[in-house]
Amino acid sequence: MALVYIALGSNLGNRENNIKKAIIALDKIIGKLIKCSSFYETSPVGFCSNNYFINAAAIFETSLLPLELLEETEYVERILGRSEKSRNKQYSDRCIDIDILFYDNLIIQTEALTIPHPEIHNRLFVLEPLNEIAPAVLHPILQKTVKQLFEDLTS
Ligand code: PH2
Ligand code: MG
Ligand code: MG
Repeated sequence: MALVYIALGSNLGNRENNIKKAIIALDKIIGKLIKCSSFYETSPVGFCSNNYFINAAAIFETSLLPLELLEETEYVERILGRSEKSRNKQYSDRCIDIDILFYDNLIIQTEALTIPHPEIHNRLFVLEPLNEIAPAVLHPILQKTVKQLFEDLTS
């Protein structure tokens, strides 16, 4: 069994509901929900949009391997109505985005999947909810806790 730390975001449709549905589906498909953060309303980062996000983070216990987990998170995105992923690194509005942040303390750098998620330390919309539920978790590359990364970004 592995602990996986997941970021969720939605800025289209019923945003809270989209995140709740995603968490319920993930709990069914990838494994037991251990902890979920509060929901945070955040302004879009890295692209222009009038649609604010709801962001959250959650911890699940899974027996899936990282690539299996990626397939299932993408499956949940699709069943919740996500049609397209970002093109040429251009972000766009989305009803649901599910990103794998950490998978235990594993480091994976492949074409298909990068874990830890490469942008964790730059993103308050990820670190704030993650710090609420997992402040003591250590970033296996940066060797700083989530709390330290959060404080680095907010101080
Ligand atoms: N996700 C992005 C790009 N920008 N901004 C906010 N506030 N929340 C997000 O979840 C988000 C974003 C790429 O996935
Ligand atoms: Mg994302
Ligand atoms: Mg994504």
